Amino acid sequence: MPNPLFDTLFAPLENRATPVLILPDGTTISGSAFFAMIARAAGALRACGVEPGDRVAVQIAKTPEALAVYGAAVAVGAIFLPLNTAYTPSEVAYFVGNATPKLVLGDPAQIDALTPITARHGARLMALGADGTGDFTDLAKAQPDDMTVANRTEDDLAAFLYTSGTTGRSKGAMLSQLNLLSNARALVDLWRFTADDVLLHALPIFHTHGLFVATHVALLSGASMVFLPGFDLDTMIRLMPQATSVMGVPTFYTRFLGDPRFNRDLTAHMRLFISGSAPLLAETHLDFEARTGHRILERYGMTETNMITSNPYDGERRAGTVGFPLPGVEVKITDPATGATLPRRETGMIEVRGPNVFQGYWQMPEKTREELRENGYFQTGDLGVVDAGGYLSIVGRQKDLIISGGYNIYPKEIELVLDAQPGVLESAVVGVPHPEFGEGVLAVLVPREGQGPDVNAIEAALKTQLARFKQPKGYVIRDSLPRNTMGKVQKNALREAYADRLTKG
Ligand code: MLC
Ligand code: AMP
Repeated sequence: MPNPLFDTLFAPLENRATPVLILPDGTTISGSAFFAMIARAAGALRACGVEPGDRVAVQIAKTPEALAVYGAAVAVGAIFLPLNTAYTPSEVAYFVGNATPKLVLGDPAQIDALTPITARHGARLMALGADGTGDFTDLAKAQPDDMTVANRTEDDLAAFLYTSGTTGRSKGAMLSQLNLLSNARALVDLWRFTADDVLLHALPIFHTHGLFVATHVALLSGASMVFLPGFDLDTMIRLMPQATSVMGVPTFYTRFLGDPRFNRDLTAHMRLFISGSAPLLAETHLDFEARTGHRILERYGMTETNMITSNPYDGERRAGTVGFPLPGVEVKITDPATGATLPRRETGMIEVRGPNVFQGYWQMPEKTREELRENGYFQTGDLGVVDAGGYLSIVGRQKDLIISGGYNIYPKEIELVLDAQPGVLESAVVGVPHPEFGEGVLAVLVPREGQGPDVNAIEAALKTQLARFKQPKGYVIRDSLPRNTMGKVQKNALREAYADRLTKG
C-alpha cells in the first residue's frame, strides 16, 4: 500500500547491503538489518494498539533502536512526537496532556516519574534505554520481521514537533509527509549528497535539524551516518577521517576551532560542513576557513517550515548570510506592522511559503491563524534583509526568543517560574552573549520589598521544573525593570546593560 514517506526513505533499505549506521565502536548496521529492526518495531507499535493517526511520543536516548521507532511510526502511519531528553517530567506532562499519545516511550530511569503522567492521560508507557534495551525492545524482538505498511498520502501528518510559544505554552507544529519529503529532496539535490557520503551525525534526533535535515538527507541519498549519541569533541575528531560531511549548530564549529587537533590535515578529505539552527558568527566562518580551507555552508530553517534558505554549494558561501530560498520555496520580506511586501535591501519580517510549510498548530486554530496567513505565507518572527545579490541575512528577531547552542528558549516560560519564587516581585529573562552557546540565559530579578530572593534556593527549585539548558546561567538583582511609556519591559536595555555578564571570566 502506498505510504510516500516510508516508500521514499525506508523501503529502499530492505535490499541495501551497505551500512546505514556506523556506531562509535565501529560496528555497522546494514540497510537490510536496519529495515528488519524497523519492521519489528512496527510490529511492537501495532501490538501496543497504535493505529494510523495515533500519536507516539518518545523521550529516549539517541540509539539505532530509537531511530527504528521513528521508521516504524512512519510505517504504521502514526504521528511521531520526539521530546528533548533534557525535559523534566513536569515539562513532559504538558506534551502528553496536549498531544494525548497512544504510547509513550521513556528512559527506564524515568519510568517511575512518567507513570502517573501517562496514567492520567490514558497512554501506554514502555521503556527504551540508552543501551537499546527495555520492555519495548523485548516486545519488538518477539515480532516477525516482515512488514505491513499502512496506507498514507502525502497530506497525512507524519510528526508533531513542539515549539515553545511567546506566552510560555508550547505549540505542536503539525508536519505532513509532503512537508518532510519536499524538503529532503531539495536538500539532497542542493547539497549534492550521494551514496558515497558518510555524515558525522552528532545532533539530537528530537529536533528538525538532527531528525529531518540530517537523517532524511542521509536516508534519501543512500549515504551512511556515523551515528553518535551526542557531541563529544574527542569522538568527533577521532571519527572525522571516516566521514565526508558534518551538519551542526554553530557551537559545534566553535568547539572544533577551540581544539588545535582540528586542522587542515584532519579535514582535507572532507566534502562539506553545514551549519544552522542559530546564527554562525561571520568571525567563526572566517576562522574556520583560515584553519581548514573549507567554507562552512550556512542555511536557515525552523521547526514550522523545515529548511527555508541555503547558501549555494558551488557559488559563493557568504559569511553572515543564509543564502537563497530553496527550490520551490518563496521568501518575502514584509513590514511587520502592515504585512506589505518591502523592496530589496529593506529590513522586515521574513515570511515563507511552499510545500515545506507546516499544517498548523495542533488544536490551536487561533495561534495558527495569527502566524500562518490565508495566502499560505508563514510569518517566521525573524527579521531579515535581502542584499543586492539576493542573499538573505537574519538581522534580528521580532519574537522574544533566546537561541542557546541551537536550542530555542522562550523567556516567558522561565519568567513564569521565576515570578512564582519566594522573594521575587517580578523578573525578566534575556539572552546575552555566551562564549560557547552563542546566547546564554540571564535572569534579572526584582525583589519583593524587604525580602531579598535567595538565588541558591531559586536555582534548586528550577532544577525540578525546567530542563537544564533553560536554567539561567547568571542572575542579576535590581530594584526595578526598565519600562517604556506603555509599561513594556525594555529587554534591549537589559541586554545592553548586562552584555558581558556571561563572557567575563
Ligand atoms: C547543554 N547545556 C546547555 C546547552 N546544551 N546550556 C545551554 N544551551 C545549550 N544548548 C548545559 C548542560 O546541561 C550543562 O549544564 C552545560 O550546559 C554544559 O554541557 P555540555 O556537556 O558541554 O553540553 P553538551 O551536552 O555537549 O551539549 C551542547 C550541544 C547541545 C551544543 C552539543 O546543546 C546540542 O546538541 N545542541 C543542538 C541543538 C539542536 O539540535 N538544535 C536544532 C533545533 S531545530 P551543567 O550546568 O550541568 O554543566 C532548528 C531548526 C533549524 O533550530 O534551523 O535547524
Ligand atoms: P526552531 O523553532 O527550534 O526550529 O528554531 C528556528 C529559529 O532558529 C529560526 O526562527 C531562527 O530564528 C533560528 N535559526 C535557524 N537557522 C538559523 C541561522 N542559520 N541563522 C540564524 N538563525 C537561525
